[in-house]
Amino acid sequence: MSIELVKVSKFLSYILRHKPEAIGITLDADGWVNIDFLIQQAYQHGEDLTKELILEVVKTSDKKRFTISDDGLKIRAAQGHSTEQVDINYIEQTPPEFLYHGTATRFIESIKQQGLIAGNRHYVHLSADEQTANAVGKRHGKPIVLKVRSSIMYQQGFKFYLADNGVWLTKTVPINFLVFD
Ligand code: HQG
Repeated sequence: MSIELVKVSKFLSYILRHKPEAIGITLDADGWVNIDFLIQQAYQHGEDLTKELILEVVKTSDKKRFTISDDGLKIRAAQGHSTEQVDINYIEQTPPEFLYHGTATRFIESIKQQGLIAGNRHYVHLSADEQTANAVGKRHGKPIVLKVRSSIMYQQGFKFYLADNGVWLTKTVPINFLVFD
């Protein structure tokens, strides 16, 4: 991805996950906003986007961060939200036996006390495979991958959701469902 596309991707992540009000837009409860309106508002706030550029970012995003609506008119972030405007009605899914959470070693002591918590975001993010989890952990420092006993959690009534881009979501992971190797 070119530097320009990365910059647009970061801008879209910021607006569509965290701070839509920064350019005077409101997302609907499912996180959608009209693309033309987004472009217009971004322009008012000094960001020169085109629909072609946005679609290129969506297409080339390694993590498929953004989803375009079936009619091609709207865009949303697939997951990762912190804005209170959004409460996506994710469909509940049955998780595999294990899921993985990539984090940094410096968080481990705290995680051992509290389990996994969502922090500013709405959900704890889990990956289907260890390699992806390792890449997520690297963003924060020296990575470490925790195994989550997701099937047992599910059997005990915890809900799991699968975002448009394959990221698994759950509200919290209590310590007893974490495997610390
Ligand atoms: C940690 C990326 C201390 C948690 C990825 C993580 C993901 C605790 C950090 C998405 C804790 C939060 C989200 C506790 C959890 N004590 N630390 N009790 N419980 N943590 O960025 O999961 O590239 O909000 O382990 O692909 O790292 O941005 O969450 O290290 O899907 O598109 O607190 O972001 O996508 O960090 O990543 P984050 P995350 P993008």
